[in-house]
Amino acid sequence: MHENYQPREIEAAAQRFWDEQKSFEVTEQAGKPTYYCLSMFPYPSGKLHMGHVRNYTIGDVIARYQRMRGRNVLQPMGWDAFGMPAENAAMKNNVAPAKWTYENIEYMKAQLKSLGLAIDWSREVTTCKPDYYRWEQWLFTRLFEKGVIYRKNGTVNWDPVDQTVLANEQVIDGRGWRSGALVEKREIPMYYFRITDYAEELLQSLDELPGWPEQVKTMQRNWIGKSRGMEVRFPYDQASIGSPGVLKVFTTRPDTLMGATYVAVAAEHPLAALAAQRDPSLQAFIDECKAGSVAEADVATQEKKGRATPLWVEHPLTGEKLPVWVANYVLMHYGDGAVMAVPAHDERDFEFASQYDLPIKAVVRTSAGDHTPAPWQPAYAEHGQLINSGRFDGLDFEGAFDAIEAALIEKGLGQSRTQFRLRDWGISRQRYWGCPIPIVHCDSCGDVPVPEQQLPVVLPENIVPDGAGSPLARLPEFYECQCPRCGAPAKRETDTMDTFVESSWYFARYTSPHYDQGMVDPAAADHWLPVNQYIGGIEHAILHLLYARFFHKLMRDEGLVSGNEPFQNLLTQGMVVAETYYRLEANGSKSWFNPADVDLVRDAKAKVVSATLRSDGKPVEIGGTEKMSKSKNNGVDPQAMIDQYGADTCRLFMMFASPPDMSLEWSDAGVEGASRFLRRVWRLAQAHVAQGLPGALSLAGLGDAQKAVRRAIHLAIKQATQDVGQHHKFNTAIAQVMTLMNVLEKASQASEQDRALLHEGLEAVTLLLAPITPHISHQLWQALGHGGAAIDAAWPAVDESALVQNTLTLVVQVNGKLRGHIEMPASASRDEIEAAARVNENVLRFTEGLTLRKVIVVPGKLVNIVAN
Ligand code: ANZ
Ligand code: ZN
Repeated sequence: MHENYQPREIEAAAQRFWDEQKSFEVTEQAGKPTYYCLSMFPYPSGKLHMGHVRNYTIGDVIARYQRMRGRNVLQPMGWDAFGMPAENAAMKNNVAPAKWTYENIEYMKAQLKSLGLAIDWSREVTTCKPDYYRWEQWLFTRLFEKGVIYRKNGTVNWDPVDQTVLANEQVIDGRGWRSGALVEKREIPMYYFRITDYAEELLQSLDELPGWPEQVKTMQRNWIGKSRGMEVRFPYDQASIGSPGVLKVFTTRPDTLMGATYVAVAAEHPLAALAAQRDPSLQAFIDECKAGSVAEADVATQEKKGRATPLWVEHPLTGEKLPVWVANYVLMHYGDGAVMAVPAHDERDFEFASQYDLPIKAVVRTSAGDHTPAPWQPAYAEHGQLINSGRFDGLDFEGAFDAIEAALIEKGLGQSRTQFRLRDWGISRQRYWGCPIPIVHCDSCGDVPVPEQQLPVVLPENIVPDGAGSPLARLPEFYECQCPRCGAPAKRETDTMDTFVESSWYFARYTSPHYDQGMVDPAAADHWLPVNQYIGGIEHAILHLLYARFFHKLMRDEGLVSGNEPFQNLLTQGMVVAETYYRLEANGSKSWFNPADVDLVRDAKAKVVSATLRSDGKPVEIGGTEKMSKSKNNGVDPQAMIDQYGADTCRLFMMFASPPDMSLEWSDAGVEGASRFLRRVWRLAQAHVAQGLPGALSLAGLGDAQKAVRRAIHLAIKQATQDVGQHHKFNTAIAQVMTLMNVLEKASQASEQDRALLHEGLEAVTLLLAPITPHISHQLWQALGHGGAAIDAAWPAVDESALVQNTLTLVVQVNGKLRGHIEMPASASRDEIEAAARVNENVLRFTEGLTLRKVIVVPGKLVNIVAN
């Protein structure tokens, strides 16, 4: 064993050993309990960032711990390899996205390996390779034939600069997230997954997931957005509209029906078009509305605007005439594209009515009273007893819901209805670097799915896109084909799939990554799934997790996987944050400086008072801690840290600095501290081993001091086991090991028994640290005389008998205030404890001149002396 801790050599040796032994390659083993530990796979953007390192370290610690607990652990890794950044990089550097992507993968894979992750690399999955996406295409064709995928025109956010459809979350303040161009609405044909058919199940089976954070489940529930309400039909006022008919609306507040003072329709609604036929200014308003973003967040925050129409409808219960307005806050693709407006109890309607002087009629008694004066108060939306509602007066929400439903049913003008916010999932992208949609358009046969024998539809890999629309649409070699059904010349679909599709089933493919008879080998999938622990960022709380859950159900319904849910437990890691530094430029903008280029000025108490830029020595402003990002230039390159300190230090720092679900603040001092601790462990072990390995420990003859050391060892094991196993609290588990190290360093090493005890302690330290710092543990385990490798060692077991205390420390209080401690034999009686407390010097001091009234003894804990 080398005298000094040399991470570079140690880590290379351990990694070589694991590689040669294929330590992490797993197969299905009957009878051995499995554990599938999965971290969200990375997009191969170029190099690892600190968020990746944290994510994969957390996953690795869990995987290694479970392995030590005797589980057959599957921990795979792969690449979410399609996506826009590759195209953007391609345009910038004039290289094909494929080349850029594969090079990044190679580099990042080496980085991941240098972290010493216990990954079964034989299962590596790369989503841009045909052997992966062919099965995605296969499933697509199956679902298309079943009607689970369909084609229709969709209104989409169109980015006129990037020439592409944007998802709602890619629209920021009405502009494309990448181009910054004002987004337009467009109607284009797209393919949709009928995820709405699964809305109820996606909602219900969240209840089967006790191992998920409540917060994530709530986000999913809100996204699915089930609401129970009423469909209400307003008969047309024929004189104004010119034809018979009804205007359908959906409301969650049928109790407010008697307070409806107007109705509003979306710009795309047929009634709006009808009214606009004779009114060019209304048509202009409609066009303006249509141009905006379809993102709901934008709709909710934008200024409310509307136009009156000459059209009227009749109130379904009173027959009163209500005006029809066109309003920009009504969404065409939600409910029925129209609302009954109740300005007294709905904030948007209130705002709108106030602006356009429409009547406001309170019909619910809320805690704000019987009126709704401006400005709007949230209390107006409360449920309460009905007022001004004729025969419904006095009813509460539930009573009114039922009575109004009965009244509507009697007239044939409405009934209760449940609806979802969730929309079908449009997956067509006018992009090159994605999985081709396996459909052929034939003039006579229509949309024909590519037959299984002709799959995969291979994406040509040598193209450099130029940013003007989809390159595939300009590539006859790609799109010219024959109809698989009639053989006539036909055109291949040139859109590719949303990259969320690839990441929706990779977890299943890992169970049989080389299977070429189907999407997954059902036996292997059955063996490994569900994933026992999934780890990733909270930014994937909604879409990725919802789509993956959906795909699991689709695959279940194809007989490919069993069970209802793919991820049993979910851990959402916190962000990695770091200090930011900037200077204000003359034009008011900020230039940001990387923490690595900044020197800190501290006061006598080591508190940071200011900062200077190293290159010019002049001051920079301290901007506060923020998530590491390019925009704030506060990212710390993990590679530099690994190169300087080694992977174990990096892993230890990350796990010690905060619990995995909390944000982690980057700190050079913290990294230094982690490195120092590992050197201490090494030094103690090295000094111990250098004197030769001691003989066996004999428990019978231990003295009190030795028993205390042994107790510290087993207490550390016990608490670390709880911290790691039950709560993923690696930080406190590490703290236990640190406490143990303090004891071991101070313990006597005079006798052979002392040394045997230290040996037991070092073994515990080595194994408790093994999931976190596997390389140093690998080395120490050998040095401590073990033939087998640490990777095959079991998690240490607690010897409960070592925890039995011969003496206990009791707290002594006088009048409830802590005044001292007394050591008592564990077997001491109440009387003995009381007697000892009475003569304690602090007790004597604090009770001087007072009369003792009462002594309260809580055995094993405290003595309280009441005196006055
Ligand atoms: C009358 C009313 C009175 C409403 C009141 C609310 C409060 P959730 O829960 O999200 O389903 N709404 C219906 N369709 C709409 C559309 N296409 N665009 C914009 N808003 C629409 O919300 C349903 C409520 O959202 C409905 O209930 C309707 O307003 C509105 F005191 O109807 B309510
Ligand atoms: Zn045909």
